[in-house]
Amino acid sequence: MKNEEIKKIKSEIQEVSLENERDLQAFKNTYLGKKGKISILLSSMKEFSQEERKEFGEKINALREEAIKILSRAQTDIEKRKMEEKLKKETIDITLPGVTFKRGGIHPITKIIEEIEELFISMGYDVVEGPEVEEDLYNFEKLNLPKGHPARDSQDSFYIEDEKMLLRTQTSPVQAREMDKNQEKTPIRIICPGKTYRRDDDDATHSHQFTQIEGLVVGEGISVAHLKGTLEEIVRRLFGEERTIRFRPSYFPFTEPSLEVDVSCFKCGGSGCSLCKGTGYIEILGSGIVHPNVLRGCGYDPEKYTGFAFGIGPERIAMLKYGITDIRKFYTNDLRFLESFQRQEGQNESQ
Ligand code: 2NL
Repeated sequence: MKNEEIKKIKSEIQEVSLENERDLQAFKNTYLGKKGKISILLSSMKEFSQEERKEFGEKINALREEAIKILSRAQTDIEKRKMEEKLKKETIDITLPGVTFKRGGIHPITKIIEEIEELFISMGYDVVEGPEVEEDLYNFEKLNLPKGHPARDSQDSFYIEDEKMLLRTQTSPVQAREMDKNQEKTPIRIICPGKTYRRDDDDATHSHQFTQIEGLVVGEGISVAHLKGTLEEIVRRLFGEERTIRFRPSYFPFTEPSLEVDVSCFKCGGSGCSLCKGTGYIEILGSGIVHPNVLRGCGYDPEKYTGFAFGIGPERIAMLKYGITDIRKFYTNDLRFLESFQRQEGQNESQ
């Protein structure tokens, strides 16, 4: 009787078709679960005699093993099939266009600054940086701008808390600090690029934040001849070998004499056009011979040492070079504007 039941269950489990998770669960419940057919068969052995127990025990156990084997084989098959279906569905179409992403680039002003830095480095200059929040002492006092001078009118500066600290209005304080540190020990040949701040209302030609590159050479016997030769070289490398420069007398409190430098127009070559407003020349930078008061204030004997200095406005150079008429374009982060410089440099290819 038991033999028949075992046989029956055996043929049942061999014929059952297991196609999915639900079939597996049902199989488990029907045969192997606590109330499953094989479990009931096993528990009914209590009523058997010793010999019967031995005979049927082995057979039932073998049946149980067989059921477990069928179950695990089916489980493996189902998982394999599932994975194959998934892989079929997820094949990659390599002919689809790739995902493009936007690449950042160097800001046009940074590019101009780096270009000018390279030129001066090649002439033996050091690039020096300093604080943007500056002491009145270095921003004004040591640069021959005593209290009450119109150029330090609080209208023009961002003072911080009291009148001792301010956002630097020029990068000259970096140079004053350098002279202070050096104290006549070695000749100085530096350029100081960086951000500067003035309390201006922003318009097409004014920005409350802008950049500057100032240069300073101090040593024995430095003259206007050195100033002229240096600036001529720089201007030619920036705007072309055919350029000539022209000096006009000017005024800066930290230099005497002070000289405004013009470059022959790089659009018309000097014959007169809309860019140079018919004059053939374009104003490019300010310069001069370091005022004795500045040298003295920074620890140099003006009887022994002389120097020249200059200040360049990278925004102005960029505007002239690229034909930009509104300085605010550099600071309002319109990507269409900024990206146009990347394309010029061929850096905008998508990946
Ligand atoms: C301009 C004019 C200038 C200087 C900056 C300077 C610095 C020291 C001593 C003397 Cl430490 N001078 N700087 C000199 C002449 C002109 O800038 O138009 N900048 C855009």
